[in-house]
Amino acid sequence: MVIWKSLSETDIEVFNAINGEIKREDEGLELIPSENYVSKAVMQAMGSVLNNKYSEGYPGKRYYGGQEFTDIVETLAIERAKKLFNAEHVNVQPYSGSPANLAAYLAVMKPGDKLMGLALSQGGHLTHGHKVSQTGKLFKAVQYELDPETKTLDYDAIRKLAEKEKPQVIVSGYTAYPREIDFKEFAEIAKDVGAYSMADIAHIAGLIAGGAHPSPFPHMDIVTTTTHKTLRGPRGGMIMCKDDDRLHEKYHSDSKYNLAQLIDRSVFPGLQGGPHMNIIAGKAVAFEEDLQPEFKEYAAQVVKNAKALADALMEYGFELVSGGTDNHLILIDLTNKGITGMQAEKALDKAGITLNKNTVPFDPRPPFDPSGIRLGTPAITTRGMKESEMKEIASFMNEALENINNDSKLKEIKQKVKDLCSNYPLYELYKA
Ligand code: DSN
Repeated sequence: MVIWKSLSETDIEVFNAINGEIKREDEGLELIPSENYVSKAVMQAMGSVLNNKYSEGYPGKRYYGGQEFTDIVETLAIERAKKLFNAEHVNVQPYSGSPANLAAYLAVMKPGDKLMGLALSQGGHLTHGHKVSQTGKLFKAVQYELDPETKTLDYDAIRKLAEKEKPQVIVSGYTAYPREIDFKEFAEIAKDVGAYSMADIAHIAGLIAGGAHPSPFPHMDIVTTTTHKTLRGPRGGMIMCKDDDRLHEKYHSDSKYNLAQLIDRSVFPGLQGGPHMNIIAGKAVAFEEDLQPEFKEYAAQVVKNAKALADALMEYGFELVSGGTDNHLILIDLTNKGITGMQAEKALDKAGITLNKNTVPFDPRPPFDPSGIRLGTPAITTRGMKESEMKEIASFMNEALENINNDSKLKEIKQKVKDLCSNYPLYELYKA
């Protein structure tokens, strides 16, 4: 068929860029805590002909014909997600985490209503009400902060703020918080002030699915997530919620829909058109992988590795925000090392170690060149690395950060990183 030629024959520029990325991922240490490597099976589902199909609506109730296979795929994704998280209702159509959050908010709030979330600079997310995000413009955002001493969640202060502000939605779940979250406590605070409780578990979804972090269910009313971080699926989003008419009566006495229906209607037709069925197929495949016993081992190892890496880094004098980690990520305040987050990110890039500069709570520096760096273990754990490799990685990082202006030293470290990674090859099949 005329369109069925290989990428290498039709577009050498894109082909070469993809090959460059394969080599970069294979030879370097990926420590960005929101990144991971998906399986070949997930990749195949994402790259399948389901990309070609429009499927507005939901299984069994579509607006276009030809849905016999898309209905199978979407139903599998929904049922597997329900099992994985013990969720009552699941919508697998959100394109990613930000649209999932917006859809969840618009299901239960009107513009001008009050949204309470952790400030971005403290470890929240743009969509938790930051002023430059639409979520901070459409809604009146109230931002809570961490305890200035411990840099951990202060549930008493959060309760006081919620009682004073009486928001419609209280969001927990973060992008740079290394400690466990007490979802039960958050749900009680929300209930007491008449708010919906919502958890954005994008970062820790895989840990929750694998039993390495307490679940937001049955406490939370609404749970949003991405599917590509610790969950190890395709780039995408998902919303889970209670399927409970009592919520509808309490908050929406003027509406004929319950919470699950409000969420579905908010995603489609409220915010999105046709769902990306190839991505939904990838979600179904990933959720089945996540239901296997090996995924529990993976989730436990992610946390063990993060703790081992944290301990080794502290031995080199790195200051970890909150003094350690309970999950997959580590936030380092580099102030005592006399370097900035941007300098560290750039030097480590030269050494083949990828992570991101990040603000630390109460950071006196600007977000583009903050005081900290954020790193994590989901991707390197997928490669098969364990505690002893974490010690090596900490020593590479320490050496690189002591030599940020010494390019030949950074090149030497890059070779050591490459040698370590060659013991844990990622893409042999692609090279063959
Ligand atoms: N970009 C994601 C992260 O790195 O945490 C959040 O959306």
